Amino acid sequence: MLKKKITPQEVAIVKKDFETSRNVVIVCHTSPDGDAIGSSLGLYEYMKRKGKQVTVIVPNYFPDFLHWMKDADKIVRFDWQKTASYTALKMADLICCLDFNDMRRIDDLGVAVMRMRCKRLLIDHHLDPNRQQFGHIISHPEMSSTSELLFRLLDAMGELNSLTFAGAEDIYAGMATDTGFFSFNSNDPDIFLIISELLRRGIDKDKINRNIQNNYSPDRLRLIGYVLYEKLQVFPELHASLFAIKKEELTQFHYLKGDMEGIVNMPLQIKGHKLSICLREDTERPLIRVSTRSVDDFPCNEFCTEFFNGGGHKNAAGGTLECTMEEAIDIAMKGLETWHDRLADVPSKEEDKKDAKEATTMESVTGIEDDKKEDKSEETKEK
Ligand SMILES: [Mn+2]
Repeated sequence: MLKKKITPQEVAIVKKDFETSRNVVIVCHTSPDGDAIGSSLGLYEYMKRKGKQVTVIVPNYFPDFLHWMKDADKIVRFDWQKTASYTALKMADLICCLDFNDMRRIDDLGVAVMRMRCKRLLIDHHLDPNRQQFGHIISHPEMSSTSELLFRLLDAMGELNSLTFAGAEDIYAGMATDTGFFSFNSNDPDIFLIISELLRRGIDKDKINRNIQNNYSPDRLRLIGYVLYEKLQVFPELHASLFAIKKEELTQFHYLKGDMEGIVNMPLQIKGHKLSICLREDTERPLIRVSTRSVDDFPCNEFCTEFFNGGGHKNAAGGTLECTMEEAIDIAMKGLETWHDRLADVPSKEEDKKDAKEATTMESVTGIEDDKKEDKSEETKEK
């Protein structure tokens, strides 16, 4: 039913890793999002069903709006629960690494994972996995989420009958959050075949959407109002915008982690907007966190690599800067200036010349008047 994207070799690798392990640890990236938690708990559900001893360890805090998932309360936090973390890690004969491509993405937990002598299996959809760090790699950057990849793996292994109701909820939550509830990066018709399969297992997608989206404090709504009214700088010519928010401002709104989630997407609601940049002062460490979102072909990941020591996906990427907010704003402005031509629809010099040449040829050969030419181009556009 689904397009074949998982190779028989990949199925063989994963089957063998799963079958030969009894004690399994699942880890995902720092500041886990819906896909990290969804895919981790989805795999946890499956492993449990297969009779494994399994523990999910996350590097740090994950947002409140993901706590409704079954067994979210059993997740071990590495930053708080060192003893429980090390007990599970030392027992593990397999560590499954989900939704990240490099141990640096999981901070100190990565150091601990690298010290263990057991197998490390990566299941992920980010570009360029670090091949030195994982024994086996199942990497599919073309997929919308790690949760989608997990579903496809279970399908390819002929194991969908072991997908529980809770597992189906987890996978749906991961797919939904990594695609902004199917508003970007989700044109693959298979995605909707998968959802239909999950719905057949009884999940209530409307309720899951509500659990994730409508789970904030009044302060968060006021914070959104403040950001949009007071902080958002729009550069109409560049189809881009920038907002920067400091620690003191966040405190004013009794900031809880997760409260800034998704605000960076909002400026993309402006007609023709291509790029949104958010600079946020970290509340714990002296650094500026950068998030960017874009539409169509503008590569946020390249932009973030060039200016913000980061990377990510084409339309959603981030990074960090170790400097003051004022310096961070300067860097962002420099980025906008450098990418001016890509953002501002300025035709390149060659295109200019080509257009000029074509126009002269048209006029000299056909003698079409200007208004007629316009009519013609409109017609072509329609088609
Ligand atoms: Mn993901």
